[in-house]
Amino acid sequence: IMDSMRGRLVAENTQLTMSSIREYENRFKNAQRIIIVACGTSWHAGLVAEYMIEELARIPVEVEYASEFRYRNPIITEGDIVIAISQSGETADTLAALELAKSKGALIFGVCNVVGSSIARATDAGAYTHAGPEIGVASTKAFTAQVTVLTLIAMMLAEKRGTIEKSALHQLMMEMEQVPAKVEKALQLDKEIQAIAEIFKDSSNFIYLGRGLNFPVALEGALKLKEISYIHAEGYPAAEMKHGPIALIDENMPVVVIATKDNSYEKVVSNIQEVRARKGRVIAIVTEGDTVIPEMAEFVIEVPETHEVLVPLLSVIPLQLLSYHIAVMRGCNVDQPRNLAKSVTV
Ligand code: F1P
Repeated sequence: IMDSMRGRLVAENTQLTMSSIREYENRFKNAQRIIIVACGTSWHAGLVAEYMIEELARIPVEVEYASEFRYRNPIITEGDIVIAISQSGETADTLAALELAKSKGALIFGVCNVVGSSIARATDAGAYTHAGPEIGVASTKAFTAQVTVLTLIAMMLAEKRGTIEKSALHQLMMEMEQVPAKVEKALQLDKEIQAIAEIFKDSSNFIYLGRGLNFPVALEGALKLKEISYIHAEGYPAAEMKHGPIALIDENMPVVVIATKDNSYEKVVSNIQEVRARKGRVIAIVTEGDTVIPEMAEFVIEVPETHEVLVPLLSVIPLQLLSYHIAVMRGCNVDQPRNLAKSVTV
């Protein structure tokens, strides 16, 4: 699993994603709506994509659990583009969801890791993530690669639709090239995170909070902990805390807050204060050099600074490492967690 955490940006992805989209350029450019279908970690990558595509390209996006979408009677039109995301390319629910959408005339675009997989073959077009095989069952580097490809898609759509300035696009592209080095740096947090894992390994519950693009990252952090260490964990948008989960917070509750510098930073700072006021134990993921949050959080993990849109690629890494170390300390088999299958084909 350590190896599978070394998610990288694959340079050739840029080329492949672009040429695949170019084939359907007009459909993408004029899309009235994009529907994303996926399960598990792939669904979280889809949620990141929703925020990015709406922000950069101003196309309405819906993100659906494939396992729900396939069994209801969703409204799908010929003008829709459906993006199916799957690491294995074999998830039965995602395959059924895309086939349903295809039967209604939507254009189906796949974001898969496994070349020639069932989902990849059922799509009209697509981009492979080329993350290499996931050694463990739980997706880690696949998430990084999916988010990378989806970021490229969002950027390409924004460029085609003229919703982004050329200079802003260029800046984003340049910053993307710095991400692999920053990912390597984030992976060096390993020892620090191991020490935090030691403190919390016997906790029965965790809460993960994040806003904006870090909200799906909070969900993914909670899912990783559930999957490999069997600890109950809930991910929430930080602003939702006051609508229920706040009742759970006491001196025994670890609360992981993703609090990197972005336009919701101030609000996240006040969410941390709310948790501290109830004696919750805050583990904060912050941007390198932050001086405010270290004053209020019990534990602070610094990730390198990057463009706001690219933050999930870095902020997810400490959460994956935390789950990994807690699972190992609890004697769990991190590569083959109980009850989980690499691809859920039924
Ligand atoms: C979806 C998924 C994974 C999860 C587990 C079960 O798989 O939910 O995210 O880690 O392996 O399946 P996929 O469609 O991305 O292959």
